[in-house]
Amino acid sequence: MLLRSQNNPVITREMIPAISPHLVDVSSVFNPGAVKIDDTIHLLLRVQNRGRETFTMHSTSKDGINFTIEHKSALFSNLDQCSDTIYHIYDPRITMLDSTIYIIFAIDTDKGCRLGLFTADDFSVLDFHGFISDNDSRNGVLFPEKIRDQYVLLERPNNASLENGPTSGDSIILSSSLDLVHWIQQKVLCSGRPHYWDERIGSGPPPVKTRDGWLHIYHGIATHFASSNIYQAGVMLLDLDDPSIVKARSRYNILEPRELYELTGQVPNVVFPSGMIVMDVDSDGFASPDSDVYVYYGAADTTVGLATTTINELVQDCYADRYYDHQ
Ligand code: BMA
Repeated sequence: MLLRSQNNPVITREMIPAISPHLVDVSSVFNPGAVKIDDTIHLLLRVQNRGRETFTMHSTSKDGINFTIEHKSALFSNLDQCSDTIYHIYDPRITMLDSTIYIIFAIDTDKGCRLGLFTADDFSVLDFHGFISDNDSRNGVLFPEKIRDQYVLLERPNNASLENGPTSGDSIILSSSLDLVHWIQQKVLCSGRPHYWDERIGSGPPPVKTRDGWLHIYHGIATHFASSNIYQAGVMLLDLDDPSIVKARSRYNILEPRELYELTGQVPNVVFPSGMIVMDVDSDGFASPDSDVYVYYGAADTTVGLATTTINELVQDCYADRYYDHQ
């Protein structure tokens, strides 16, 4: 289970610096992408103003709790190569691969939501390299290394709607690519479990390499409650050599909306994990079993929460009750 920080919510709308004219008295900040470079944790924040327009802001921290937010929003370059009208660019997932910072954003266009691949040098300018999904899709995460000489991606096609809610989906798909631009969908990695906590699902932060397999935090949505869809977090373990194989998957959620800032807000009853920082990684690139893990999540689409755990605990959560069903 994840343990909430006593400083939660660690980032709120009041902390967003006023930048005239668009970012004054903003409405919300949530669903951050996260990466640790040397001893600094970087978050890319999804910020909405009172026009419900979306901005991306960069913030940094040494301790993972106290963040300094830059007095500017990130710029997107090369978007003019896209002929569709773009409405929102949001929910960044950050992967460091071969010393390059890759970011996959969801992009709402007049043709639906698509995944866009970006790179960043210092997070002030995010360079667009093209869409990497054809269809309506969200929650794209890139693995931090090539596997069998191929880049690997998880994505969640939006093929199912939530009642009174946005488009969603009930399967995570694994795709591969030789060049990061052209992707081939290989397999349904896993699907929602009707009637239980994760009826609809989508990837959270990018997978993390451990000696037990690729550790992957995801979100699950319980849709069978009359008043609201409940967004929770869970975890699964994928085979190291063939990540299309789910070795284990948590029977229970590891975080669910309980605190007031998760239960009420722009969208009530939401914890939405989007960033994961592993504090200790060994010289072969594996997360150390006893390493602290910091998970950043959007709370009620309104603030940013932090919850902590260790690699060992997450692996155990995958095997809780030895329940396992990867279809
Ligand atoms: C999902 C996405 C997220 C959002 C979540 C809860 O479908 O739109 O950006 O945080 O719903 O509202």
